[in-house]
Amino acid sequence: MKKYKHYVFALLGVSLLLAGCGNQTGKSSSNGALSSSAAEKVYVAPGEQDEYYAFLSGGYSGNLTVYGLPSGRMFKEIPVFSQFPTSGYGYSEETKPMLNTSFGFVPWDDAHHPDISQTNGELDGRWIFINGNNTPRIARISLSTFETEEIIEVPNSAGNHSSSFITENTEYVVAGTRFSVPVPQRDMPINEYKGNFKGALSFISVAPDNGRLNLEFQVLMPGFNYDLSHPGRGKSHGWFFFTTYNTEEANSLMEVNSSQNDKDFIAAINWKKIEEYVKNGGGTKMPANYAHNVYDEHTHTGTSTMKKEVLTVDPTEVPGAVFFLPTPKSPHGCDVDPTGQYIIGNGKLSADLTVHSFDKMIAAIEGEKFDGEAYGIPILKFEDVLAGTVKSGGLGPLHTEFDANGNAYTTFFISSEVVKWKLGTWEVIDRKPTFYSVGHLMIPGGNSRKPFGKYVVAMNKITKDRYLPTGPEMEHSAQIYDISGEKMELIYDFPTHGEPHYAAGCPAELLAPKSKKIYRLSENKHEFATISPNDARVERNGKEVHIYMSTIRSHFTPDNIEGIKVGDKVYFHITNHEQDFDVPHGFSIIGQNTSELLVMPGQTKTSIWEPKQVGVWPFYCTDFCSALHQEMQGYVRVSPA
Ligand code: CUK
Ligand code: CUA
Repeated sequence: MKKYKHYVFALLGVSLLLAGCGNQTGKSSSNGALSSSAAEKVYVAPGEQDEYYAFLSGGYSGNLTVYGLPSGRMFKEIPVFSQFPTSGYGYSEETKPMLNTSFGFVPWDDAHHPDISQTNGELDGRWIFINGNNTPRIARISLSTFETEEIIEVPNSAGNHSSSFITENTEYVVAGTRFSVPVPQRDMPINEYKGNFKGALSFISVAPDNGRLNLEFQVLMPGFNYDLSHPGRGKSHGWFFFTTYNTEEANSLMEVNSSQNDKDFIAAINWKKIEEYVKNGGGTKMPANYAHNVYDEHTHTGTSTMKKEVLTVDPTEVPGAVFFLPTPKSPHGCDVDPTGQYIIGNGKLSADLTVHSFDKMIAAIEGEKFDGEAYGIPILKFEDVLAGTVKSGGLGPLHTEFDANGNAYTTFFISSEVVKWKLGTWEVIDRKPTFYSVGHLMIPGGNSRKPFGKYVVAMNKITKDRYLPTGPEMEHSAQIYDISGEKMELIYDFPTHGEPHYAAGCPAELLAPKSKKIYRLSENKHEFATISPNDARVERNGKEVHIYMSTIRSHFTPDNIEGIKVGDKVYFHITNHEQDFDVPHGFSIIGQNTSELLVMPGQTKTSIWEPKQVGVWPFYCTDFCSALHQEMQGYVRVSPA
């Protein structure tokens, strides 16, 4: 009953009917019921637009979803690693190559961490990157077209949980390996893991003009599990930090095996030094198979290339490049504050947060004050690099984000809360519950030198009673907190799609003005485009039939197609001749076992149909495009073979 009342209250609050009631004063009850001022804060009136974009990873959906802040409205799902019938991504001939890997066609992944490109440590809004955790990949998505433009597979790795964090001028996007594996892969006993498996950390450069990715080198680290990572920024630009666990190198991670060590490490990698070493001819080329898939905006077509080689670096051969910082209790999150001074390693089995100091780390390295080594990599002394400890009072710290005023916000999975604390004094300022069991949190720009600290979004692992029940499975829940004041205020709940692990956000004005509206037909370089309706035609080449088709409200040209036989392979190459914003046409034909196509103005997309039965079969437009949408149809006559 109580829950139902709150539901009604939230609805009324959003419609502002309660604004004058004055019956709530911003106090939260135990389940986070809100004040009417909270309703005003998230209310974006019809026709108005949000202040921020938020890009939430889709986890096992393999995609990236786009939301508005503070409204929590979902604007778009961008297909990245998964086939997506809504647009035909991964089904059309143009987009299938994007999902190619060295394991063949892998039409899904587990997408974890998006990160927006930066210039001088500030968000520049050119691209957003996201990793695939399962078949290790990194994708680059254009923030002008909101389409996936590139996917690179990461060889010698298994489970890329460290990505997709980028250096402050988008020089590199890095990948790690959650599972160490034999490098190169080979048949060997699992219990010979220790000392034999390797952890590859990959540095993938991003071309400044067009964003093209290139795997420059891999650092072959000891066989630990490599978890989250973060670039240095400001004073620590040039370094990259990775949390590790299972430094015991157990091959079975039942708790007894992998949590024996009181401290695991944060691995500090001086990538500038390794870059220099590689430029001077250092490193060893190794055979490796990995796919590199690129989508061209002008040909509207993806191509997949198999790469055969990778440059590997043994960290012990580059003195001064790699160090270990002892960090308690299986650290997970690895976050660097906006100044680049503090490196926060959240030990997920601990209550306290460990904060390392970059300056102290450099001093210890220069003084060569080491506490032994692991596989030839120097271990720094814990006390020598420790900046401070946050006595949080929470349990299970995971991830930390920052505002522009020297405050940090850390999520606690076990105690289900966000804790705000002060950098430098380490004192806790505020704590608010989350509903429930929060993973990551996101402040727009919270991963850069210039955070926009107005809202934080908490992404929760467990939903339970937050929404009307939908059977055993509930969508994950996210919560928006207003963090503009001293105390955080929970202002909204919204359901997400898939499992959002992390998110990236930016001010609306960074992206909205340059968001592409149409593809120009005159610039369409697709090899099967039909630029003039007069070129629409059917061409047979043996058993392959190519149909060059154009669309405009509201007909297909050609719309009556004869001469097709059972056993033919029919390619529908459909060019949308519309040149108005937001007028796609769809295409589908009976018995099609791939998906429909959605063709945007000026674009060409191709679908294959292999007719199995003699007859006269209809096709139609799947996107309601005009008053005559229902008239947008045609027939294919299929004759015996
Ligand atoms: S995460 Cu990927 S297991 Cu803590 Cu970044 Cu959710
Ligand atoms: Cu075109 Cu409906």
